Amino acid sequence: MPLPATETVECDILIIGGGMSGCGAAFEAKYWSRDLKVVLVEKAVIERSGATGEGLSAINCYMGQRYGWNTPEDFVHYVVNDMMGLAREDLVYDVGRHVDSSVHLLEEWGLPVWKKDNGEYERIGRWQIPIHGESIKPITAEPARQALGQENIYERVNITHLLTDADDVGRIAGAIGFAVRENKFYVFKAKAVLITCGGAANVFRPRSVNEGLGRTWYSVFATGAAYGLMIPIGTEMTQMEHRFVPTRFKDGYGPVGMWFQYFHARVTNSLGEDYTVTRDDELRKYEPYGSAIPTPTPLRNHQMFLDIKAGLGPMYMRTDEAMQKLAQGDPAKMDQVRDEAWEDFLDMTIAQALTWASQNIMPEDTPSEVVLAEPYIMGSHSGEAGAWVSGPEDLSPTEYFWGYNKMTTIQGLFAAGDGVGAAPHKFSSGSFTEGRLAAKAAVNYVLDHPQASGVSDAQVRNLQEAIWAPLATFDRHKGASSSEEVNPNFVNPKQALVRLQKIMDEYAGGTSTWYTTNGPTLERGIALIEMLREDLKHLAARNRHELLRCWEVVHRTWVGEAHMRHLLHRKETRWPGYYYRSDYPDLDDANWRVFVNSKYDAASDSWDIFTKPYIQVVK
Ligand code: SFD
Ligand code: AMP
Repeated sequence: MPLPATETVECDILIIGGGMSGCGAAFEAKYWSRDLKVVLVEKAVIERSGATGEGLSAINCYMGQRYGWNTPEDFVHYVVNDMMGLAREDLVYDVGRHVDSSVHLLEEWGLPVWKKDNGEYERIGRWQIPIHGESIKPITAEPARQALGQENIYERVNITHLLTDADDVGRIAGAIGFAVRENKFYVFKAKAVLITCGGAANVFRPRSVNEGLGRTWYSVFATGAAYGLMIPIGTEMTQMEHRFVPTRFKDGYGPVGMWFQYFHARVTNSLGEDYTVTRDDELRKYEPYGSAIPTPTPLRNHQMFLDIKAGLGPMYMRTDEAMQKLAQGDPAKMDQVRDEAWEDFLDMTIAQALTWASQNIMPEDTPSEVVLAEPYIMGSHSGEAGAWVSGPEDLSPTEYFWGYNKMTTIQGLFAAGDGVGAAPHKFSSGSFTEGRLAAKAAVNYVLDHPQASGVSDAQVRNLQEAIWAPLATFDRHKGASSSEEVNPNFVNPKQALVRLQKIMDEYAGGTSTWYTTNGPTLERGIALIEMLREDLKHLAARNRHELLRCWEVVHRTWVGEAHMRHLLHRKETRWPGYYYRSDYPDLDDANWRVFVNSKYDAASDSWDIFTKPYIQVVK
């Protein structure tokens, strides 16, 4: 099958992914670099792409420094506790000290923030503020589009691989991908590249299968590209064993934060018990983190998990009890509370509102089931997987600093948002902020390194053949059986995805194994995923849409493999409620309060897994 035409784009800075961090990066890069050419490439369309494309009902990272609510130091203490002792304090502080001004910018651009009568922002919890956030993404995208100019934004172009310098594999040179709506390759040559392409949903088998397939909590746009692009070129990754298991409303995946913190609802089991009360003693096993306020997210999960495992479900979010308490019998007040309850989901997770409607649930009368969802690999919410990046020069100890803020271990390759590891709890606002910080540093890098990297034509040609191979494979073998989807010569992207999800679910501690695994199980899972990686060479695509799905599953498979290798390395159970190592069931601060890092070496097809120290930066 002939390869399609190639458009080559030369620029100074390339931003891959136009989500929250990518839009922040675009806006900021242009502010500092009026003469540099900054290009953004996005596989969808930035007004509705990424995790915030479906809207949000809250900004979950806001210090409120102007009101005296919190300091960046408070934020660091909170985040380190929530991660059971492990986060990069320099990176977390950097987000904390800049995030408020980013939120104010979003408000200036049109984001409606809920206000009290005195004009102050309303609060949900200590760090969270409510918004009328259905349109947060278009509001964030518009200034990015204006800053770069339409001619510098390439949409519906899926990036599949990064390009490294022809003479130095440790230096970035650009990226390659294909247009999803026309027969065309794109080669972007850049001096600096920013990875802002989000986290990874659908690596684990979701609870919603068959009739519910496609419904997940985190965005379906989050296909693990950030990790799947960086790992193969040898970028050092950190905390890839970490995952986020969200407590969510059953089937619709509605988030719970607003319900716990704003409506003050409880979750009760079938005996009417509240696990935060009955399972309080369990927290003592995990000191000093067990006594932290609030209880760290994994431990809150763990308490609920013990109830579920003991057969005490269903677990109900007592929306009824909470709403009636807030309304206190006043119908007008109940109208307001009811509006707020529905808006929470209509702003952010419409599927949950549909679930309520289809199940005749009136939240003021009827409690709703909650469950622990499947794991998600991500770096921006309550998960901390991602690249090991340099911190800011004024804060970071030498172990955490190598020249440019948010630069990975590949020269000129920067990351932000879900792409950065060990810096969680950024959410939408912090990811946007981190994108801005990374872009500013990338501008500095390009000014210091004005010479262009070299791109090898042979490298590009080989990649193009690999990228197009699934279409060629289908073309060669179609007709070998009476079904296009069943063929001894190839695997289609959906088959590959369910195979990956089955491996992850059963060997890496997914929902069907109660989030539990051990060394031998992981070793077997790694052997199976290595075979899957081999078989991905036989992927087949009937059209460019399936070609996109093929490369998404390739990226997800890198994520799954890294996750299992890291899980195997960490010989403890640091985050009960996220996962359990049955062979190392305890938290072991003395030996394992360290980051687990890895580097893949393409030449030898091998992984180096090692640890890096946790260093306290903020007293
Ligand atoms: O309630 C390629 N998030 C919440 N954040 C909040 O602040 N408040 C909330 O209320 C939040 N909640 C929530 C959240 C997300 C979702 C899905 C729900 C509820 C239902 C989290 C934030 O949304 C998240 O932290 C940030 O968006 C992360 O930003 P970033 O930039 O790391 O990722 P992105 O926004 O998903 O953007 C990624 C972009 O990359 C594109 N892309 N482009 C080209 N080539 C490729 N190969 C690509 N692969 C991906 C994507 O299309 C996308 O545009 S709550 O649950 O807590
Ligand atoms: P969620 O809706 O679960 O994504 O959570 C939104 C925000 O609220 C995140 O910052 C969570 O860490 C926080 N959160 C959720 N539940 C609780 C809780 N029970 N206590 C404290 N913080 C919470």
